[in-house]
Amino acid sequence: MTTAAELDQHFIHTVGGLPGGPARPEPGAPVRPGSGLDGDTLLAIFDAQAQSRHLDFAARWMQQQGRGYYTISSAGHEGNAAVAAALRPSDPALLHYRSGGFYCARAQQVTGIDPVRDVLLGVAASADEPIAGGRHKVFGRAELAVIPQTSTIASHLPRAVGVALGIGRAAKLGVACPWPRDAVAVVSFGDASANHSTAAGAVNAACHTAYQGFPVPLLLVCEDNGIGISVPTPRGWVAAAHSARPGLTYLAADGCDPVATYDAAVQAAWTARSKRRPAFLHLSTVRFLGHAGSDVETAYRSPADLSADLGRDPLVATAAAAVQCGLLTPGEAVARYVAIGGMVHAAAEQALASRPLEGAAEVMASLAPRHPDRVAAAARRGLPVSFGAEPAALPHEPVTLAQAVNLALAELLEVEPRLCVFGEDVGRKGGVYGVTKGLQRRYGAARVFDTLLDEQSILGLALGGGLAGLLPLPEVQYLAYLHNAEDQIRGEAATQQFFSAGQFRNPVVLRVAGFAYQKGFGGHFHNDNAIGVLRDIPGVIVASPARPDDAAAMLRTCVAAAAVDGSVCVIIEPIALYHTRDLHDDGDGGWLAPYPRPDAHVPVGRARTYGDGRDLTMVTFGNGLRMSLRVGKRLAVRGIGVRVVDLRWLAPLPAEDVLHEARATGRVLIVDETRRTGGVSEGVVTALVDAGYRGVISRVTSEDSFVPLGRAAEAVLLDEPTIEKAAIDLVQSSSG
Ligand SMILES: Cc1ncc(C[n+]2csc(CCOP(=O)(O)OP(=O)(O)O)c2C)c(N)n1
Ligand SMILES: [Mg+2]
Repeated sequence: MTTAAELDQHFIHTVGGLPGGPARPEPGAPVRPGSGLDGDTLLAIFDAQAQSRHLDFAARWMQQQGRGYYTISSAGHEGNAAVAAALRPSDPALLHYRSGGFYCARAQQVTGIDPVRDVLLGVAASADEPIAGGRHKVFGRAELAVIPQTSTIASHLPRAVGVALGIGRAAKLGVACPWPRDAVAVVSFGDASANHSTAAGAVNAACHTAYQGFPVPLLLVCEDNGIGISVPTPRGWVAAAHSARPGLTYLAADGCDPVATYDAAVQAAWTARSKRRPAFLHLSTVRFLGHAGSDVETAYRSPADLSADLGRDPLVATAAAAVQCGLLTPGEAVARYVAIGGMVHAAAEQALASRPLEGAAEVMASLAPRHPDRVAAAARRGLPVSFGAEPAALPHEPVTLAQAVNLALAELLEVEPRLCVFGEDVGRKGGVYGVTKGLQRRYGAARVFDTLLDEQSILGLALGGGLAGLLPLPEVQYLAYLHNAEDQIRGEAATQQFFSAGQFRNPVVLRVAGFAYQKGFGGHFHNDNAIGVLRDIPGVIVASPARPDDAAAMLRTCVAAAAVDGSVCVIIEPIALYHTRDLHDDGDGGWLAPYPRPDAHVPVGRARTYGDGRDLTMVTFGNGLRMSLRVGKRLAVRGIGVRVVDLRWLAPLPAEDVLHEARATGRVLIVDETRRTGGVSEGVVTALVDAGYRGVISRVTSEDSFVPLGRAAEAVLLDEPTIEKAAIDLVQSSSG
């Protein structure tokens, strides 16, 4: 195992022992014949590499001092500094955790940024750290267009594709974008990560898009050190898997050689920038200091392997290149390296004394900012429905839930130029259930479009598009298929503001057709009712409209929250209610509602109550609302006065409204169409207890089961007789 001290000494001895080079070259001359790299740039690359290397040493030293929380190093990967040198500081970058050289090199391109301080404050988990404020150790900086990542390998690639596509789309739509219209999105990742389905899906999405001739200004940089923690990547695999992909330009270089890396990066960047086509830059690197500080790599790597790596040290290679062309003497190269080490160490000592992040309020400050008044003002900007996509649906006529969503989408596309609606089948077909019908014809394929069949890529497109200035409104066809890609919401979207102290945000309003009761159709995957997985994500707004008027107004609220606060919103639309017209009797039109007036507004976290019965409060949502209202009518005949509370928002729950209505009767029946375990009612019971409600509570739910095909579905789903019986039992058992 090569230790930090050995690596340090190896550089000093090897470079110190190099033969002297020729006289100093002409300024601007290439450092090697045929290369585009000049001396100034080579020295800048060297400085960035040396900073990065010494940062890795300092991180270990800080850990020993008890104030260092991160030891995954960039050592051996510092060739990536030459990639930054080949790009512009306005090219948005989503970086691998070993791209420290890139980060330091990019910082040189913008005045006033000290990458050493940034990284060390990150290692110290300091509140003064400029991107995550101590919440995470990550490369990120708004001024450097470096977008912070999570630790989930490859999960940033779908977003990177979204950023690349978003740049062009924003320009086309005339929407303000933080990056110039000829910017390139650059994303780096490891060789093992390239196998992750998230990476494979993102690369595929980039190829699929480019194959159709659409612009994809994306530079994929695989930093291939041949291993993922302890598992070797098969020799030649990365090249074999990526060198013959349709639409993708593949370039390989020795990532330990700064000159080769720079020249290949220039060419790859040119492809992405000028051709607007995706390029895959495959850099072979080495890995020093193990996977992380705690990793004993001698357990799985041979001494021969380790010493072969040492022979490829990219810092030595850059110093040697500088010496060979006469830019530095060996002594100057060593002195430069040592001086940078001294500066980094001094900065590390300062970082030890930096202020740590403290208290839940400070930690959570950037989680999900909320400005309800501004959201309300923005939501009230609605337009009359005559702007709707379906002229047949006139404002004064009551509409179905599906029609209301359709009209609201049209209205929002009309008033909000940043809005884009996309997903599988949303464009030409107008959605599986016709909810997006007519929108593409009316608003064009640049704003309403079909995507490829990959939920992960759909969400990545949304997250990257949001960063690029768009207001993405993606659709996932069924709730079961959101689970298929859920980390893009959980790990990526929801954490963006948190880990960037609010400097980057990905506003998104995701519509998902969900819940059961499709009259025997589809089986589990078209009737999925599992939303626990969304409700527990900090900061995410989960909406579940049941009534047409609410659906439109809540969509406005979500779009406003996304625009104002960068909120991540998920709207679960009950499929079974999309085209429902009646409530109690055939032909009564009781489930239709007039499209809401432009100024109608539903605040996040506010419930809606039907009736004012004093015997029982039924708390419900979605299909449960319709069932409860029907049961409530029958209970009234028996002399039981019911009020029915539609939660409307499943996260955050409307706890105050529910408490108020619960106290009005002292008896609560929660009617929950989701599962008994992990379903919504668990949260409602807890919210009531937490709020101090001491009355009676009971709940009815669906079974802890998947939903079978055909009539058997009814056996596991909550139904009206069960609700009615529970209501009567509850009232009778708690009366008198
Ligand atoms: C989705 C996911 N699975 C597992 C891990 C744990 N993990 C962290 S790094 C890593 C190996 C990554 O190897 P590679 O992509 O080659 O990058 P390298 O560290 O070699 O630069 C693994 C398995 C993770 N962070 N994310
Ligand atoms: Mg690797």
